Amino acid sequence: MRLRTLEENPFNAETPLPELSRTITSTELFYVRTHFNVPGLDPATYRLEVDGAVGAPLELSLQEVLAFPARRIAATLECAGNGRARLEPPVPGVRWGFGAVGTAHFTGTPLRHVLERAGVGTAAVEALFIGADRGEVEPGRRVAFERSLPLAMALHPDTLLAWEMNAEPLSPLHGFPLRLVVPRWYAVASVKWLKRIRLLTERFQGHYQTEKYLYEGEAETPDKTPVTTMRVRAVITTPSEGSTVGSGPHEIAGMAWSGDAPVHEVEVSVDGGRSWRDAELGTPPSEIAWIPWRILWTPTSQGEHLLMARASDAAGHIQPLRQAWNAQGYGNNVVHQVGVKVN
Ligand SMILES: Nc1nc2c(c(=O)[nH]1)N[C@H]1C(S)=C(S)[C@@H](COP(=O)(O)O)O[C@H]1N2
Ligand SMILES: [Mo]
Repeated sequence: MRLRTLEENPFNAETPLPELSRTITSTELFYVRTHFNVPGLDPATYRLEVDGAVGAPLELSLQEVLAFPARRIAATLECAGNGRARLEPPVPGVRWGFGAVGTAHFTGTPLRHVLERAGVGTAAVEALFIGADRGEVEPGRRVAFERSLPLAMALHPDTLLAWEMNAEPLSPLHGFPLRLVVPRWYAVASVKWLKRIRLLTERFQGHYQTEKYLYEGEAETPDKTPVTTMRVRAVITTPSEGSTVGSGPHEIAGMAWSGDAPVHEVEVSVDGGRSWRDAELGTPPSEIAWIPWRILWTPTSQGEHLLMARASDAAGHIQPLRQAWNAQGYGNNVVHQVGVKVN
């Protein structure tokens, strides 16, 4: 199978759900989200700049970055727009199904090491990450892709400056030569093609922070709440939507994750939500990655069946049965439904 292309230019493509049945997603099948054209960076002349509220600014070659202590983590990245195509009424933006998610091994150095080398100024409150890609967000207004993190998140030991994905140098689409990986947060925080890190003494007010990636008009969410952690969600990777199956037993299986706390339970319904049974949870590839789940199902009747999976996390969050609409279409973690026919 291949990625399902949603937009050619800039390139946006999602993973077909059956391909998410392995705990580690291959790089070729890992969804791609880009806002602008992919910048071609030359590793020989590449420099990472670290400046702003630091003791002494740094300019590091790729070799110098790779000399920092390395750590490998399996992390789940999910686009905040995952599930947007299911929103009613529809909203503008890339029409992601449920395949804008994946889990890869990332190798890099905890960002903290680099920030500590530069010296974190006492006045610093945020770290800003500037990508090498840029473009127009409205006529005449060109911006770089740039996002900030609160200083505590930037210094978190799991926040990685990554140069490898699945044991190979980052591919051009996934941020070569260097990207940020911020586990638990929607992947908009994981800035690719990272060129510059600037420590700020005030909160960043850029386009992708104050105009996009906000929950607007969502019931029970304060208006303009920034998009941060991934909401709890399960996807059904098998069987596929619209498939025809025999009398069984069949495995219903998938992945579940939450940015707020470990997944605590996945319940499955085979009768359109009237009754629920607990799925068996497997072994996640790490504490900051999704967890596989499965359940056996023996259909008791022929015809159409609506399968559903609903995850909840240890912080008490549970997926909604009805979508939480918001104007930019972020964080739609509505319960995944798969219709199958039994014959
Ligand atoms: N420089 C840069 N970084 C970026 C983006 C981008 O367009 N430019 N997109 C972000 C968004 S919204 C997502 S979901 C992830 C996607 O990462 P991936 O393409 O490796 O899956 O990258 C993030 N980092
Ligand atoms: Mo995203």
